[in-house]
Amino acid sequence: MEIRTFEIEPFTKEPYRLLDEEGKPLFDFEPEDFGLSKEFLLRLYKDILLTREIDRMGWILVRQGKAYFYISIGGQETSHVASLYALEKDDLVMPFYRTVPSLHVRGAKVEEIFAQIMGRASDPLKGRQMPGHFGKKDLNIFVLGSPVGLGHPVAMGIAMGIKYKKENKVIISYGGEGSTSEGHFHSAMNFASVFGLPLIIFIVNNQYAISVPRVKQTASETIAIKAKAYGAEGYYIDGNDALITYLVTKKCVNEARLNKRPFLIEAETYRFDPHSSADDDKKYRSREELEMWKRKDGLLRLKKYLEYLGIWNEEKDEFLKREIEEKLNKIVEEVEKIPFPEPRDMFYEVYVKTPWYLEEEYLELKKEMEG
Ligand SMILES: Cc1ncc(C[n+]2csc(CCOP(=O)(O)OP(=O)(O)O)c2C)c(N)n1
Repeated sequence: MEIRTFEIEPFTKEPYRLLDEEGKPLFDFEPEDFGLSKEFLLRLYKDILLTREIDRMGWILVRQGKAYFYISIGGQETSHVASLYALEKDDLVMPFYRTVPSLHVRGAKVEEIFAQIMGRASDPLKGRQMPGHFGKKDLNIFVLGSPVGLGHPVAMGIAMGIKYKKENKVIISYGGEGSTSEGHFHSAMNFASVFGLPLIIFIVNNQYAISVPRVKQTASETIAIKAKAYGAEGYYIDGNDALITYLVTKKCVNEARLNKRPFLIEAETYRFDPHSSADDDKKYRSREELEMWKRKDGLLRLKKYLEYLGIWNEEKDEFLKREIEEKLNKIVEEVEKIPFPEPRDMFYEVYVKTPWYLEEEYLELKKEMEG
């Protein structure tokens, strides 16, 4: 679909994109026409690459027995990274498990991300959550609850708080397309529209909810169209196109901030690896389909576009990859030296004031450990 100006329509049947699968512009434009500098695109690419390498390391750690479980972002990094770039510093993020390796974009240290994956004491959550459930208060990153879709109504409540306090912020809530089949999603969309709240629900449609393909998940034409029923706008975009992902999210973020109303974004993409380290995707999807999507990879597409712009080449790419690899190896080595959290950490800092029954449980455990 062509966009000559940045006037886009909600509820399209085809996803918006600016680059084709080869990373070539679909029509004659310069990134500057959309307010995108070349430096910005390079930064974006480097962060998507870093996210992919963090993800690769996540799988290695499971194979080495240094992490017991991993949920990946591989293949859909572009959607997460480019949309996170559309936020301002004070905006809030409700991530979901796949967002975690990309949260360095919001200021999470790569060391903290690995400490969370490996359950070390330096994990901001001190090992209290399973891998993929990262949060950090000072970075405005909330901690995800495990039930699918639960983040959406929680984010809606936070958006209500933003409006009540007349703050100039928005919250973005991430989820997979499977989360839109849960009641949580519908309550969040309904109340956010009725009360006019600055909420962006960003759906990363990677085609499957574990083994359930999107077509068995919902009969609606697109996920984005679901916003219509709630009086909100829904945009359908190619989530492997970093440019359109950033621009459309930015537009929604700006409007949500200004006019206090919610938006739904559906970013179409694909996950390359099994749902988690406990899944076997060969049982429910073909290798041909996987290969077809690998050719549409957002990282590769942006790389080719940067090459087309004459600001990147294979040599620079190889150098950067090696640099990242060395950096990540060092980080993992350091994180491995950090001890596991204390058993005490299971009971404290869960509530603002630790309830008596958790104190009692802890004292019981302590006695047992000492005895
Ligand atoms: C209410 C609920 N049902 C089932 C599960 C198990 N579960 C965890 S992730 C997942 C799939 C979610 O799919 P989707 O929202 O499309 O996100 P994706 O993992 O594909 O990125 C399921 C069914 C759960 N955590 N919560």
